[in-house]
Amino acid sequence: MQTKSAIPATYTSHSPAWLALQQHQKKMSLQTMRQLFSEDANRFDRFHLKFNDILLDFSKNIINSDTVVLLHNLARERNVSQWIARLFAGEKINHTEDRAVLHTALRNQTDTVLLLDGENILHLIRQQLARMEEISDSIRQSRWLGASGKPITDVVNIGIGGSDLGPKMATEALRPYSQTHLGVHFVSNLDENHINDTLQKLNPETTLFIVSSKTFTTLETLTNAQTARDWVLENIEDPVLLAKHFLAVSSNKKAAIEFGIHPDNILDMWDWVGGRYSLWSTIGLPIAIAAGMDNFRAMLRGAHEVDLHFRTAPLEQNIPVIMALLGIWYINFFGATTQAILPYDEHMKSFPAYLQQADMESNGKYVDRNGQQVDYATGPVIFGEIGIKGQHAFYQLFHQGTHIVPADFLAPITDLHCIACHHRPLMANVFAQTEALMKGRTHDEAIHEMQQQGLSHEQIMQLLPYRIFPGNRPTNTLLFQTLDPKTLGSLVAMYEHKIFVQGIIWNINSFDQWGVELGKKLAKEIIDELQDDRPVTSHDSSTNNLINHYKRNRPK
Ligand code: G6Q
Repeated sequence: MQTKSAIPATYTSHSPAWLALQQHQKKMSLQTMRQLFSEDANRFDRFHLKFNDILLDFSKNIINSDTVVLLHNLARERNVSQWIARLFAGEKINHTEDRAVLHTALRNQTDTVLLLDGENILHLIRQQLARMEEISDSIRQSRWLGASGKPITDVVNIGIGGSDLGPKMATEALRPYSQTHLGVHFVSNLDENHINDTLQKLNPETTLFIVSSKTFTTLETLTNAQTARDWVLENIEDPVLLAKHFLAVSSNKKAAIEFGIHPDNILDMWDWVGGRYSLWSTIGLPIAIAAGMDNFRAMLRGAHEVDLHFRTAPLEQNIPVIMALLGIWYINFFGATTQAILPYDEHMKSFPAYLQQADMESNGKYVDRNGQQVDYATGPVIFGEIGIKGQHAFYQLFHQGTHIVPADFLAPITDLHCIACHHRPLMANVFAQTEALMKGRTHDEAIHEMQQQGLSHEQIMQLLPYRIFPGNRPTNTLLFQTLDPKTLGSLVAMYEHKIFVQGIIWNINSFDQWGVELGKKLAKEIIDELQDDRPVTSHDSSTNNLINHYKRNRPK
């Protein structure tokens, strides 16, 4: 690999818009949000956007009107609008794999024709949606029978990464919309405990497996699928009846058939859909089974409406664009390296993990589209948790730590059961946290508070440094009416497009994943070395010794 100094710097960090932001940051870093709010009574009006029933409040950021103008100048300089058009037109913008990036086509609700290599892919998509409907309806209506003639009670999705995280996140999120008699489970880990723990609770006569793998070569998935197949075979006389218990979703039909999946039970997906963008495709089958096809289609509609907004809204009014630019502001001009995702809805418990993959696999890249090493930071470390739980765990660092952690708070206005005694205090926490992160607690306020608590002067002086909060910690708040399928689709699409815009500004390809491929390859090589007890010497001393320690100590 070339050394950093041998590689010419890419122009982005030396471009006029970038340099203007650098200058502007020097000024803004001397300001506090507290001041900005007190100087401008209309700050919220200036810095919020609405889309359907989703409200994005971005006023609690270290920005003023000039910041927004300069950030949009950067977006224009990087040709964001032109790239949006290229994305939707199906250009092969995933240049390292020579592929189009068309997850937006999967939710396209229009009657237009979208040609890719001479084929109308909207037609192919609709065909597969119809098959999803047929399959999910027959399972939900107890018409799909297992080998012994009993209706299916449980569905197990076997997949990993993009073939697991999206369907799992959305199935959980739409739990209130799901039919209760069906259990929908997800197995991804290669650790046998995952599949064993899952199967322990299930009856092979009434369990249906979906082997979900775009490539149908993924070790984790194939190993789990093999275990599931053996488990079912123990209970049926005729292997032909396996077809009653196995479906596959894959673009590699041949491998799925070789594995033993009946050709009629294989749903298609395509190489122009990235794994982490695939929940809108047949990979979403568990969502349709759990929540019903109407709800799945509503989710697609919600995403499609965001697609239209993203394509047509001016950059200044464009929610994914502004979310992306705010991220750029902190990562590239304030040195932030992380981004927290904090939903205040139990059903969104896998939303942070879902976005972690979507964002980090897309924008965790150090080489730009010209094949050159970037000289600026790219994608942040994404992490998160249900917000209220995070408050009792890691928010301390947000308030008083030495790192700047930009955070997104997400909360529904209406909970499904409208239990005021739970939802109101929950929402109070959302508002209190973002306010506290913005304002902090000053020296005088800390003294006043301790005086109110009746502390002596001596105690106050002793505790004072610990009771001051610097504030000025940036947050976005996304409020939405309720977490229904359409809103879920819209929220996910907003984040997808945010990731896309950031990738464009950083001039990286957000749609390949060579790091994932590396992991798949390396493990395969070592598996062979684990077949016998001979010591290995082919690696570095750490890896050799770890492997040899394992070999010496594993059960014979
Ligand atoms: C996603 C990645 C990766 C992928 C998994 C599973 O964008 O490519 O997470 O989804 O490695 O791959 P298969 O679906 O091919 O089994």
